[in-house]
Amino acid sequence: METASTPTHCPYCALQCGMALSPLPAWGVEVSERADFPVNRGALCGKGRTAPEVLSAAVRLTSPLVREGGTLVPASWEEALDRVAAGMASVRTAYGPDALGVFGGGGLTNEKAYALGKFARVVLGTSQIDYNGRFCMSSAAAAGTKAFGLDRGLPFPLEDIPRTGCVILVGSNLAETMPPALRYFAELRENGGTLIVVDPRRTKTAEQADLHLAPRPGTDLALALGLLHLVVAEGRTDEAYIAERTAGWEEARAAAMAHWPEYVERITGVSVPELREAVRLFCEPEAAMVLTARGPEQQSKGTDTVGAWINLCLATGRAGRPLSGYGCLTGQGNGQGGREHGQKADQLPGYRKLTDPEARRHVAGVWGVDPDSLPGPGRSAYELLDALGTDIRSLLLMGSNPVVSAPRAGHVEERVRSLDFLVVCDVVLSETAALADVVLPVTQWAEETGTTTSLEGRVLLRRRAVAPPAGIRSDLEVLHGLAARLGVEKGFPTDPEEVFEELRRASAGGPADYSGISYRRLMEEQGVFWPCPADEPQTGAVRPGTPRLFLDRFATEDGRARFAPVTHRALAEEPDDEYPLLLTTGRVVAQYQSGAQTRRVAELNAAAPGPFVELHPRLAARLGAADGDPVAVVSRRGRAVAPARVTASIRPDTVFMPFHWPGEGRANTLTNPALDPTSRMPEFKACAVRVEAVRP
Ligand SMILES: Nc1nc2c(c(=O)[nH]1)N[C@H]1C(S)=C(S)[C@@H](COP(=O)(O)OP(=O)(O)OC[C@H]3O[C@@H](n4cnc5c(=O)[nH]c(N)nc54)[C@H](O)[C@@H]3O)O[C@H]1N2
Ligand SMILES: Nc1nc2c(c(=O)[nH]1)N[C@H]1C(S)=C(S)[C@@H](COP(=O)(O)OP(=O)(O)OC[C@H]3O[C@@H](n4cnc5c(=O)[nH]c(N)nc54)[C@H](O)[C@@H]3O)O[C@H]1N2
Ligand code: SF4
Ligand SMILES: [Mo]
Repeated sequence: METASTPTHCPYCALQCGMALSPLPAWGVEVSERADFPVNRGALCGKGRTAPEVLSAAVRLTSPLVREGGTLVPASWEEALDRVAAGMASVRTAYGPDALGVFGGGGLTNEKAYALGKFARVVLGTSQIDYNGRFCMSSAAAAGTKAFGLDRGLPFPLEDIPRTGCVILVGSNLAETMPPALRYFAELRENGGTLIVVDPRRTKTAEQADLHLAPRPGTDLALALGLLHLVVAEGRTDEAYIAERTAGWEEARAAAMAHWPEYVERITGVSVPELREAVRLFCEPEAAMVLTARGPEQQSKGTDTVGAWINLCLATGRAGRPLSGYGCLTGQGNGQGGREHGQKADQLPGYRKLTDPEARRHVAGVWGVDPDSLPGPGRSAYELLDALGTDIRSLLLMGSNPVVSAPRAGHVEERVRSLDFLVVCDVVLSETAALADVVLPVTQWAEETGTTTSLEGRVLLRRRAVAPPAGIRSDLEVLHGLAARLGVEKGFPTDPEEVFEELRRASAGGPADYSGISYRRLMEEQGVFWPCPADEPQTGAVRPGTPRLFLDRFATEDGRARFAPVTHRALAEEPDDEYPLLLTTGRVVAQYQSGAQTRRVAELNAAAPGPFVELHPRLAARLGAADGDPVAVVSRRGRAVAPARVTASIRPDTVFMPFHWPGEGRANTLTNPALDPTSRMPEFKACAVRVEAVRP
C-alpha cells in the first residue's frame, strides 16, 4: 500500500490542492508537487507544504486518555471505549437519547461524516447532531437552495474564472485563505476581465482588484440592493432572461427600488460613484460572476445578503449561463461533502431532508432500520453548544475545536465544562480535547484513505501514504467499536471504501448523487463532479459527472430560479456610546482555523506567532497606542487583549482580529452569537466593541 510516491490532497482548505507524498527513510514524509492536478498545478501554500509536521508523534496524541481525579491519564483502547459506551448509555438511561449530543466537522472525509450521522441516528437514536459547517457556509447554502433548488458551492469549475468578463468577490481574502487560487483571478485580469473586491479592509486580495469597495461590516445586503437599484435605473436588466428563467422579480425589484444609491451610501460608506462604477464593470461584459465567502455570509442576515447578490446575477441574466453565475467559496477541506451526507441537524445522506418521508424511507432502507426510528431534526451548532450541561448531558466531538472557534467562546467553554461526559476524537490535544473525560487519538489525512469534495463540487480521493504512529485508530474504527459496545454489531465497517460503497447507495437519487462515483474512478480521473448518477442502466455507459450546473434549467420544481424579496436591516448589535466600534474577524495565511494543527508547526508560528488587533492610525492615535502595544477589545461578551497592528488598510470605524488563538487574545471571547433566522449562522463578522489602551 505504501508506495514510493502517493498522489493525494492537502489536509486543510477546500481548494484540496493536489500533492504527492513520499515516506522518508528514517521517519516522516516529504511533500512534492503534483503538476498533473489541474486545480493548483503544483502550487501549495505554506500550510500544505508543512502539513507533514503534524504527523509527528511528538505533537500527536498517541494513546487514549481518560480523566482520573481531574487529570487526563493514558489508558488502553479497551478501557477508553468501554468508558465512552458506559458513559453514553448511562446518560441515555437517565435523560433519554436527546441528551446525547454529537458535533462533527467539515474537515472530516465523506466517509466519516456519513458514518457519524448514521451513528447518531441509528446507534444513539439522538436528534442532537450538528457540525462546524454551520459556522462556515450555511448562509450561502440556504440562499443557494432557495434560489436555485440546489446548493453546490461553485456551480462551475474554477477554470471558468479567467474566461469570464468580471468577478465581484464579496468578503473573500483568498490571497491568504486559498493562495493558489489567486492565479485564476490574475489570469482573468490578464485576459482583460476585471475584478471587484468587497471587503472593509484593503487586504492582499483587495490590492489585486480593479475596484475595491470597502463597506462598513455587515452592510453587504444594502450594498447589493443599491447595485440592483442602479441596474434597474440604468436599464441594464435582462428582461428576456428574467421572463424565461426566473420567478419573483416584481417583488425583488420593488424592494431594490426602495434602496436609493444615496441611502445605500449612507448605510455602507461606499460612495455613489463607486456603486456606479461597479455596476458598469459588472454589466458591460457578456458574462460575469459573483463569488461570496465568509465576509457577507457570517452575518445574522447572511442568507438574505447572499440572496441579494444572487438577485443581482438573476436580474442581469448572469446565472445558469456559460461563464456566468453565483458561487460560494466553501472553506474547509471537505466543507462541501461534509454538508451533504448527514452530520447536519436536518439532513440525511445525499443532501436529503430529514423531514422528507421519501428520503427517510430510502435511507432507512439502506441502513436496514425502520424509517419511524429515525429521529427528527435537531438543534443548530450554536444552539447545541448552548444547551450543553442543561438539555444535553454528554457530547461526542469529532473534527472541531469549539472552545476556540465558536462565537461567545467564554460561554461555550463554560457550557462544555458543565457536561456530565465529554468525548473528543482528535489528532492533537486541542483546547477542547483538554477538557474531555475521554480523548481518543485518531489517524489523519496521510495515514488513511477517504474522499473529500472540494469547493468546486469535485469528489477526490485522498490516499494513505504512511503508517500512523503506534496506538492510534481511525475515526471509523472508533465508531465501529462504540457501535458494537452499544449493541449495533453491523453497519459500521472500518474500511473507508466499504463505507463509501454504502454512501453511494444512500445518496442515489438524492440532490448530491454520488452513486456513479467509485474509488477506482477516483484513482483514474482527476476527481468527479457531483451529481453523478450510477451508470446508464440500459447501456452500462459511465456518466461523466457534472462540472457545470443549471445551464438548461435550475434545480427547482419548475426549473426557474427564485429572486429573494429582501430588504436592508441593521446588525444584531449596532455600535453605541459604550461600544462605538465594530469588530470583524477572520484569518491569516499561516494559521488554520482554531490553530489546533498549524500552531504545532514551527515555520507557521514564526510567520504568525499570535493574535493581533488591526486598527486604523487615527483610532490608534486617539488611544495613544503605537504599533505593537497591547490593546484591549471589549464587547458585551468579554474582553480580549492583543498587540495593536496599526494600518491604514482598515476602516477607522472597524477593528479586525484573527480567531486562530486561545487564551487572552481569543477573538471569539468577543463575538456575538446572534443567529441568522434561516441558516442559524452566527454573526462572526460584526459586533459592537470598544478598544482601550493597556498600560503595561
Ligand atoms: N490561512 C487560512 N486559510 C483558510 C482557513 C484558515 O483558517 N486559514 N480556513 C478555511 C475556511 S474553513 C474558510 S471558511 C475560508 C474562509 O475564507 P475567507 O472568507 O476568505 O476568510 P475570512 O478571513 O474569514 O474572511 C474574508 C474577508 O471578509 C472580510 N469581511 C469582514 N467583514 C465583512 C463584511 O461585513 N463584508 C464583507 N464583504 N467582507 C467582510 C474580512 O476583512 C476578510 O478579509 O478559508 C479557508 N482557508
Ligand atoms: N471569530 C470567528 N470565528 C470563526 C470563524 C470566523 O471567521 N471568525 N470562522 C468559522 C469557520 S468558517 C469555521 S469552518 C470554524 C472552524 O473552527 P473549528 O471547527 O474549530 O475547526 P478546526 O480548528 O479545523 O478544528 C478541527 C479539529 O479537528 C481535528 N482534526 C483534524 N482532522 C481530523 C480528523 O480527521 N478526525 C478528527 N476526529 N479530528 C480531526 C483538528 O486537530 C482540530 O482540533 O470556525 C468558525 N469560527
Ligand atoms: S491552499 Fe488550501 S489546499 Fe492548498 S495547500 Fe494551502 S491549505 Fe492546502
Ligand atoms: Mo469555514
